[in-house]
Amino acid sequence: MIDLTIDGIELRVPEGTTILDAARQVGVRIPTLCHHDDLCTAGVCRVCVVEVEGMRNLQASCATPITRSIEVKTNTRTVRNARRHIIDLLLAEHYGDCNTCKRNNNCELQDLATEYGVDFYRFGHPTEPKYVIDRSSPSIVRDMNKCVLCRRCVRACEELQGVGCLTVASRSSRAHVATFANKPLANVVCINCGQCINHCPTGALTEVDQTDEVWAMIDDPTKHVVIQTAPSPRAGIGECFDLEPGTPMTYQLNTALKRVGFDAVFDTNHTADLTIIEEGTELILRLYKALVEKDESVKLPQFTSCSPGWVKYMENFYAGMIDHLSSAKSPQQMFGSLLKTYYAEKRGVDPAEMVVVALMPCTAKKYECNRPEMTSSGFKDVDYGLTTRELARMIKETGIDLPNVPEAPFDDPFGEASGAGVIFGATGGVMEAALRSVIEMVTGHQVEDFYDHANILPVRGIEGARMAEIPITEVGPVPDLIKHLVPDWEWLKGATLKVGVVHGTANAQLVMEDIKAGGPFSECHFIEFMACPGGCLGGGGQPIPTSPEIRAQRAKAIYQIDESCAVRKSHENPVILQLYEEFLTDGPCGHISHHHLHTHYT
Ligand code: HC1
Repeated sequence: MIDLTIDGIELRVPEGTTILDAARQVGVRIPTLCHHDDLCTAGVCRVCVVEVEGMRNLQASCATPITRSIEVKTNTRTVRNARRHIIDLLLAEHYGDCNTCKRNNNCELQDLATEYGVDFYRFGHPTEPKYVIDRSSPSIVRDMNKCVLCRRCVRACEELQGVGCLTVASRSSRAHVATFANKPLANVVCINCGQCINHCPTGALTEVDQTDEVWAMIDDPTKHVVIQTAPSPRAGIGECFDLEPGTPMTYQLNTALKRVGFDAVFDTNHTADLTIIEEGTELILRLYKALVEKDESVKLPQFTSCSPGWVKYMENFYAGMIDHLSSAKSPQQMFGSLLKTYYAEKRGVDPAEMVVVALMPCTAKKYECNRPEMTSSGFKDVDYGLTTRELARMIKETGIDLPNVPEAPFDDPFGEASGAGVIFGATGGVMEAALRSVIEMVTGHQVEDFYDHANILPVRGIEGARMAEIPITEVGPVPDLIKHLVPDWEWLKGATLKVGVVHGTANAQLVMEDIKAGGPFSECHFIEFMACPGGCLGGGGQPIPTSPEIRAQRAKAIYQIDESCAVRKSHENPVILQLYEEFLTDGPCGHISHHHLHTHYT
């Protein structure tokens, strides 16, 4: 341990602690720009400089480890002048107008300029853009004119996601963030996850804005415009209205969406429940074929396929293992297909005049709904994917004060969904939801007999890649819904289900290499992969900023919502059971469900 003082405050920290972290421990705020709690140290912007007694130059506090007893001053005239100088220099390169920027009032450069009293452009301000805006991606817009070269996008893409489609090219005044050979983003290995966006401090990276198109649909009286809301936005959207992270907004959001003008509001948690039934059935079929029939063509472990960034990652980097992916579509896409068929018929709406919008925490969902496979209803199943941020802008534009509107239920015929559906939004949630159903349907016991309150804690957590073993101690009467799937069920008795949970595609890369090398993950039967850190609640379309603490708060909200649900298991969701009776009449993984709810990735 090392003793030091920061602005006269005495403290003791472990050797190697950075000055920035030490200052935070005693409540001394040092401004930062290139630093992000999710990412490794870069130390490139120098906004966090401080004076250290005995050192001639100012030191970047984020990049200076404490190795001896020192005296630090964070707020001297020299320090303030240096920071102001740096901010002025950044502004001299930053082309754009705050008023027309998506990050207005949510921009770290703007905040710094305000904090340091910038009231004119000391070193000038660009009057012409230097770079062409890259609008090639279905998910992400790159405007390098607003880039401050902090490299947070580069680090997020490489460290969190293991994709590495961004880099810093050239040197000195020509340095810029570039893609491979400066190709458009759509033509490189980007997986559309948007982690670059929610780690960018400015408006250099933003989501493709589809709010105008959605407004046009809402304003068109010939259109029946419905919206489905994913699990995670309800745990995050409050942040756009100055609420604490993790303030659940489920039912206020329903009211706001109706006031915005949507004709009906549905809960994506329903098709998350449906995904569990379909994906769980597929797993049982794979296990039977591989373990009982010894069919070597069947691929295990089965991988979840609901995260489109993860699916794209597989397609880009592990195409040879694509058959491990579950054929089940994501809940977003299942819902789209059901809405333009089952719901359209029930409601007497022409599906050609129906517009399905999906509120998602994810930029890759914009890409997913444009995939050519996603038209099983005979139309584009989901027309628009809006991020949490876009929807928050629409709500604000309408003048609705989200935190203070009354609550409203979801619309029929999809009413309330299960708690298993909502936990899809947190890492480990899809696996927990699946296990709640598999354990109960196979053993004939209540899941609560094995796990308190049906909370399957072994699959929860924040480690990037984790495994759990779930013993199937007995086989009970299997419900009619899935009984016919295999000739007998006794082979499962005494089996141990090995499962994995992975979030962030950099962790996925480690697990995929482990599987290829025959490591521990290759023994899993089923693995949940989510592209983003923390799962969807940390998605690239969620409110900015993001951090481990913010994601933990959102996860807490999601588990609270789950605990408050009357039904917490997908197979007990009455709407799902009704769907199999009325529409998907040949059962899970039957021909009808295969047509509407499954696909094949390439
Ligand atoms: Fe997700 Fe999903 S949980 S992918 O993480 O399976 O985006 O929230 O909507 O489709 O339900 C995202 C979240 C979301 C789907 C569900």
